[in-house]
Amino acid sequence: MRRTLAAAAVVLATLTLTTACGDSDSPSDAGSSDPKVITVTFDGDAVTPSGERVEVASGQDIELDVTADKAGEIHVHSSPEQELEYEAGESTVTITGIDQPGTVDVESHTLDKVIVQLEVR
Ligand SMILES: [Cu+2]
Repeated sequence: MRRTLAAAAVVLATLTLTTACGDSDSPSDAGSSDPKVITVTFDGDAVTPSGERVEVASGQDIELDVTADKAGEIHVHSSPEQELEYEAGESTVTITGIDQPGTVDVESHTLDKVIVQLEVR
């Protein structure tokens, strides 16, 4: 049992490192008119990324490239709020109209988890 827990901890640490690396891919694209692309993976009761902060420019579209084991809904805590559905398998969900500076949570209420926090500038 103890060995299993240790193995799980290693896997989690590796995932965290991988995610951190992926996040630094494109530090300079905030402010451009291209959409911000975020890859989102739902698997069981886990989602990646999980609560990471992502900088976006005010008014910039955010494109979520979703891979999911089952259909669900993404909740964007913008003003007004947005509810975006995705299907099982691969799909693209686009968040638009985020034009007020601040922090916007993007959540899965199905999993009760924050996927990303958009830092709007
Ligand atoms: Cu919500």
